Amino acid sequence: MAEPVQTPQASFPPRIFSGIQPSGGLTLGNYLGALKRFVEKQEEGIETIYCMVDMHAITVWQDPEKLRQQTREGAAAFIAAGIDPARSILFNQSQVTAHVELGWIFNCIARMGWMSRMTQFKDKAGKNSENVSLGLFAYPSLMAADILTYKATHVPVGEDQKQHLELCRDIAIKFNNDYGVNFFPVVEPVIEGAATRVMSLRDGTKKMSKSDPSDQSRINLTDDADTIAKKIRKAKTDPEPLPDTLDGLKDRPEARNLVNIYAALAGHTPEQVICDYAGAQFGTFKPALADLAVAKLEPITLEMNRLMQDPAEIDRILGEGAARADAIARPIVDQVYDIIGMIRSRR
Ligand code: AQP
Repeated sequence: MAEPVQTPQASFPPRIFSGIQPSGGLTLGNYLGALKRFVEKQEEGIETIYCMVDMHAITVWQDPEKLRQQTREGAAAFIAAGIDPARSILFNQSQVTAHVELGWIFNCIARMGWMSRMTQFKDKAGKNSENVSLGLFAYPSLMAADILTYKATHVPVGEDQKQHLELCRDIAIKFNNDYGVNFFPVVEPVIEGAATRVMSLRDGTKKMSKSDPSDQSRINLTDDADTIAKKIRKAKTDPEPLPDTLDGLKDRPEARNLVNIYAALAGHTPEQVICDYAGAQFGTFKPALADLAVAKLEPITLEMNRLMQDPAEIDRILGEGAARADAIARPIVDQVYDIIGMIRSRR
């Protein structure tokens, strides 16, 4: 094995990559934890590459027709939320084969012990770990490939992805050390904002998730104004009014969740929200939150619906994005093949 080398970060130009699985309709959690941040990063003028990670989605069985629909709907959500396909690269993962090629190589770099510690796998597999797909176990190594096939340096994600990004760092460091190169950057997670972990509306200790069996647990980006208002009105809370400090929400996960959602949607801090609503009952706070959520989400939903009228145009955008993504990824993966000793003689 080669001598360990340091990976000086300054040698990698800033580049953002992130993705969302089309494993269902996107939720308010995906919007606040990821999509809204993706748009902000685009506006900062850094190179941004965003992806519907359809190869990740199939780690759990997906109906093929629904998968296609969900991939288009996800792409429509990106654009409706403010991603400009001319300024950001927007595509679906399976159209750029570099991801799975590097994913396999990273399966040979990542250690079983590292993968076995991934809490998302344990949560998703639950007591059924003998029966879930091998792909679900290998998911974080493909995620590392998604990021590193672009040598991305920064990855905006929700809090739930932090451990996977730590694994991505470990894979990059081990690859560099094993081959004595300074090839991959050690990525920085970008986990920012008031709602990095949006919780279920039915259980404040559980993440809001698109695959939760209860539709009442989440707000979907396709929900209409009435549905959003109804779900917020019915969200689980406690009988106490809102306190006058954030500390007062310490043991009140459902209340804390609604305050965080309000803050993230309004662009305020949770402290500001508590200041404005100190002493308010949920009978007052929930309608205010519902109005705010509708005001912020309705324009996105309407635009998504409009874009979904023309699926061929969405496919065209994804295809064009994939060609641009491939132009970055292919030379990087080709260099990886050279580094690891593969013969590349095909013309
Ligand atoms: N509840 C959440 N709060 C904040 N951020 C969230 N994200 C997901 N849920 C929340 C962020 O959205 C991005 C895309 O996530 P994903 O869809 O690829 O996978 P996930 O994290 O497993 O999301 P779901 O909704 O729970 O999907 P399923 O149910 O299919 O597993 C990530 O940046 C994630 O952090």
